[in-house]
Amino acid sequence: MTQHNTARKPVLTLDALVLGAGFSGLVMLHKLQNKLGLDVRLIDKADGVGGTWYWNRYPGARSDTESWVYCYSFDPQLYRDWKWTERYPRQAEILSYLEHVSDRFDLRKNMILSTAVTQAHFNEATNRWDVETDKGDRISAKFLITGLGLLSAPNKPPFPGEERFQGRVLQTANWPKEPIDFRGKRVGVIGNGSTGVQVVSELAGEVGHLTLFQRTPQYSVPAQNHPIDPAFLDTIADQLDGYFDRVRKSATVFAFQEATVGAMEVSAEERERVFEKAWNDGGGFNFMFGTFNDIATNRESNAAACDFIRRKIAQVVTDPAKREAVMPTDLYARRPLCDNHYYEAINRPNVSVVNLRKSPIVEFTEKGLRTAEGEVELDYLIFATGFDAVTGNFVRIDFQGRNGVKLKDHWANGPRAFLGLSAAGFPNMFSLYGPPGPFTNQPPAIEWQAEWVSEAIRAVNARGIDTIEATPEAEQAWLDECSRIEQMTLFHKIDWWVSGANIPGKAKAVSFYMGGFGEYMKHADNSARNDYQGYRLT
Ligand code: N01
Repeated sequence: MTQHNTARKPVLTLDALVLGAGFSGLVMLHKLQNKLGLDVRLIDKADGVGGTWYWNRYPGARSDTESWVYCYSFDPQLYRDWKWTERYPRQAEILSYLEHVSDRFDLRKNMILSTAVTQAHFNEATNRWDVETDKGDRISAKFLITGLGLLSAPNKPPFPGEERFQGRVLQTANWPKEPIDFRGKRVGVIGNGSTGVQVVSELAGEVGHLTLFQRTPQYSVPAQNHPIDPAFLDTIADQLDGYFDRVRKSATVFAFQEATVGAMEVSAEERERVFEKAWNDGGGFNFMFGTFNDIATNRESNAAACDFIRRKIAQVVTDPAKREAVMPTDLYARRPLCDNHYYEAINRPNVSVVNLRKSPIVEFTEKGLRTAEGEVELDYLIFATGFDAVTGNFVRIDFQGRNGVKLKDHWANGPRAFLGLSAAGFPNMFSLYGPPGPFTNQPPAIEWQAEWVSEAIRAVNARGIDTIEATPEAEQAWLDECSRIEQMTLFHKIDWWVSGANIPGKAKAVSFYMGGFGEYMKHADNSARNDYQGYRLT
């Protein structure tokens, strides 16, 4: 580390700066610190590590990806030592894991926590990033690697009159650390995405009364969560590289076998059998991608999946009014949800559902929330209203590339970056799981990208190169490819966070590469093998 004083304040001069202490930032820091031996720091605004899993401490928070692939694979002994306890790990267990990783690889010594980066400007005179924080830090780094998270800038719709509400307002994505006793309380939940469904399922049995304020009903299938046998994890540890290699070469980077047959290629009886098995096996991604290979691309196949799930919902939710309220009618083309007895929770007599399409929220009152139908009295109101996803954290920081161009302007019509990693005009900057990038289970994809980036940095440094920078042509070609593939799916036909449509006024965008991670790796490897084709090295 070099500290030198300027007239204003000391500048910390580094080889690399990593932003974010979630899955991305930690593995990136590990590779740069422990593998390349660089002088590197990681900054996060939280006072601890964990990223998403630091902030989202709400009741019921857990991953809906199997624990044995919701983790790193870069260190066989780490994989062998850490024993997940459940198929779908709870937030607290994932947070403990990331804390363990931080300690185990001695990462904390290079972390600057409780500190938010306010601006990062590329200095064309020095070919370095000049970074400033809300604590007055000034940092000069050759490389800037972001791990800002897809879903980390919370969205809180501004309903009028919040200041007069006498109860407590909570937001799932910024949940307090101290426990809250909801027993006997009147609790409102706005939102029924992955988050809202988890909150409702967890709290329904505890609260006095729960009111779900729901705008769009969702399709959800059972998680079928269960404890896991440590011996099962050992069998994966015994063949770790091969196992994760197979997982990464799949399209979605999950542990289940992806389907190879279309839903309309089989008889109605066989379709029913496959759906029923997936329902009993559990898992939303399994239901969407493990049953048939065209649920997300073929309207007829999608309609068959919708019909099956609707029939299941109708069997569980017995109250006709509630059944009608939670029954989805649109395409099954949002992120596939899975739950721990969500529809059973809806069925409970102490749970009611307000259909916001019929009865929109008007305002807060002193005692609760007024909709077009009347007032609902509440002690707590929980916002589970999602995120300014994908680009939210990028536009909140003042990133400035060559010629004074701001990233938020470069991305005004949606994110653009070669491989989702590198925006043209922003040299020596890489965004792990940045847009438009892979659309997968994240940790195994992230660590593969972190290895790719660390190898690029090693190569650049070894060759005495100053800058590595995506070309505008490569950036455009990549965006075109992402758009072409997305058009083949049903995902772009509905409004949700993936397209930016959940945020009023946000440009509808192509946020992901939906060609599968196996293909993604080929694109990235091909670039690296061909002297970083798509990049300009100077
Ligand atoms: O957010 P969402 P989320 N008035 O955007 C509603 C990951 N995740 O936090 O559908 C009224 O999906 C909105 O209504 P509508 C996962 O990738 C994973 O739940 O837009 N309602 C919707 O119901 C997931 O996809 C896990 O009509 C309003 C809800 O709020 C992603 O995070 C757990 C509203 C937002 O749903 C986001 O999920 C949690 C308004 N003005 C999250 N604005 C697991 O791994 C929004 N809503 C299990």
